[in-house]
Amino acid sequence: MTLLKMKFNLKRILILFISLFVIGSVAIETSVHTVSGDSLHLKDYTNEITNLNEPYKFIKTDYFKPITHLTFTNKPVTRYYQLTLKKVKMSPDGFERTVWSVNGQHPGPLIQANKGDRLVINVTNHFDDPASIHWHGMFQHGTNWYDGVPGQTQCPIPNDVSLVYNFSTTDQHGTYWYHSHFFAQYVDGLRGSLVVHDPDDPYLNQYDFEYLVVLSDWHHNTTGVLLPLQDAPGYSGFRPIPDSPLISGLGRYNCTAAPPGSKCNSDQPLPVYNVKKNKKYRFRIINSAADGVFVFSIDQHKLKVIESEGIYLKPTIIKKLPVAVGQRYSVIVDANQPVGNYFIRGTLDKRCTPNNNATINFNSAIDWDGLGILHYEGAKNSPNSKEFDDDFTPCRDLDKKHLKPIKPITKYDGHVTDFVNITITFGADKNQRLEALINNSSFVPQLNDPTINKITRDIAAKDLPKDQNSVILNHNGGIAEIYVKNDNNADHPFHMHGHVFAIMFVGEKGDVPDESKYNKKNPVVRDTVTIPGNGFLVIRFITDNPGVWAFHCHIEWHVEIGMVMGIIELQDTLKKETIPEDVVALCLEHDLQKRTTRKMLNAIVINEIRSDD
Ligand SMILES: [Cu+2]
Repeated sequence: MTLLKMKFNLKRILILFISLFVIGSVAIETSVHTVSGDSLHLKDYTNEITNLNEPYKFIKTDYFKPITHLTFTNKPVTRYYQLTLKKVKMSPDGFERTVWSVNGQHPGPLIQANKGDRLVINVTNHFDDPASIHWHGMFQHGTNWYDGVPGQTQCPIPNDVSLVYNFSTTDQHGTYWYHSHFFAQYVDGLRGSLVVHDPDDPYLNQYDFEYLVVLSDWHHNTTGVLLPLQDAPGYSGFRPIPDSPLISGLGRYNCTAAPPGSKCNSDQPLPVYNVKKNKKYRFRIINSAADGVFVFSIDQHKLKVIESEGIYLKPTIIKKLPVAVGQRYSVIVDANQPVGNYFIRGTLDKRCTPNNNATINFNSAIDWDGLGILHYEGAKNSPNSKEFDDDFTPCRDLDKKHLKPIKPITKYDGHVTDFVNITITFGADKNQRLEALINNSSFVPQLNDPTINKITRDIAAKDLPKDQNSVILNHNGGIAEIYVKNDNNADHPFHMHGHVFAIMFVGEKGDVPDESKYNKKNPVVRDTVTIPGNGFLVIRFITDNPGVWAFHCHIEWHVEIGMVMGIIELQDTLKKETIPEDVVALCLEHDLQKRTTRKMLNAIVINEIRSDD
């Protein structure tokens, strides 16, 4: 379908929709949304698009050059970006395959803003599949419909259609990322970095340059091939084993293990980060993998941890940094060693990846030790540096002693208004297909009619379908507490949209939460946390952000079998909001309601084969 025709159809269907549901005023930009109290913190931040004619900037990012800082402005500004989604052939680890690229690269380009700036991002989908982008860690105060989650906050963007995401960074700052939230599409490449700079950053003067490190696991098969294998009746394996770890999109593979006829090159150069002797470098580290704990380290260089997921930390020194899927850290590295080349290690921790003979790609030729080089200017030797010993507990988050906020965050120590109890298990559906269960219910996204649409049509949260795994929170400014019992062996890195949360308690098997042990005075605050296998987690967060917010395991293979909840927060405020018409129109255009989720998956597989032919 041509773009023009698509536009025409959108318009026609939109008129139909207006007559059906009575939509409010027509406006491309989002206005400020009034919420009782001052919970949105929008004061002093930009809420208007200043110049609608501003061209969207199509950029590419060289991940091996330091970030060029944005100039801090007196007043917040609006920054325009173009992200074009297109499948391209690439060889990240030497093995050529189709990659779901952003602006022709993987990982996608860096989106940058300063604190308070507005981001206006035009996403143009030329994947031949539907798509979406979630801005991982951004609160989306007042713009829930730009959170990018098909089935919860929007319908997916059809092929050859653009959607403008438009949100303020309000008072957020730090290291974030973006990725598709449509099926497992991010695992095939749709992921990139997002950084919000802060003029008030207490560490701003403690480093000279800044680097980004985007870590990911990589599969030679697309998820269109892998997911149906995991979905087969009676599947008794674990999550698919990857083929290589990637450091900012680069890895290595032993091509003798590649299938005959594939294009593969074993002599991939290692990724190189250049440094100058006696300069200091901030490394922003993002685990954007489908699965798996990464351990980041640089031989002979210790790491000063200063940020986790937008929270400034009391600085502590570590040798190795474990990063679970979805988590981010900033560390400062002092290039104070003799001029030379040193290994950077982005190791996928094999100890945290279960395997058996039934597991997809169980006999992978993967080299778990992802390598890069820290290259001092003038260094000639080839690296032969020695790896540090472990100084962390494997398969667990970095110890809380390294995660103390720079000032204790005390607002979570108060009257809890809502208690939520959840139990995570695995089971099988009636066709013996593996399911993840939260309180005995496996989540299924309603791609054609997302929850936010239902709420704004005045459907009460309590009347949502059971498989939406809804958590209903109605106390404006209240404190919600979620108590999780993990009734299975696997560790699950859980991520919450629209919020950070305070970690009251993390318990191993048998270590039942006890309120007297809760960390109320100086809790770790972040947006992604690992729940130990057969263990426990208790978190608290402030219910001040009207919206439908996913709370889910970030292991993509678990998401796809239903390990997702929907937090329905302040529905009375949310239902009065007007979803922008271009967001609503996505639902009408694609008409996904005629297909079930599983069939939808098949459609993607077919599509993929067609485009690869
Ligand atoms: Cu999980």
